[in-house]
Amino acid sequence: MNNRKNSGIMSFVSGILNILPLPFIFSFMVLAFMMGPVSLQAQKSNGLKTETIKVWGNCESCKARIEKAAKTEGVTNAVWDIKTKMLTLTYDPSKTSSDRVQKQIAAVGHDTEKYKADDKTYNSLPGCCKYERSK
Ligand SMILES: [Cu+2]
Repeated sequence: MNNRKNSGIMSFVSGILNILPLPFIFSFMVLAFMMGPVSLQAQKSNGLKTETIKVWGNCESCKARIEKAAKTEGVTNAVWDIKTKMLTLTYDPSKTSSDRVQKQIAAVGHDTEKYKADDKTYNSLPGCCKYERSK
């Protein structure tokens, strides 16, 4: 009879098991497991939007130029990959837009998937930065 006090938790668990059928408990666990990543993602996004945008360029100084042009108000992160030519952009959609950032990048001489730099600006880029343009 001394065991009774110690087995309080166990009797609580077995009490629940008696009330709720096991399949119900399992489906609840599966549901909780599936919901976990969803709510985590919602928390993570925090109203911010992340996009990957194609931006043409060649080298490290292109990278610096592109990222500098991208990092304006409302942009929390901008990383351009030399190999893939993809810019990963994280921004607050209430403060800026993908279009706006792409225009800023085009304005310093780099074509984006949506906006082309004007020829004069492109021609003023250092030789190493004159990426091949699609006609
Ligand atoms: Cu360059």
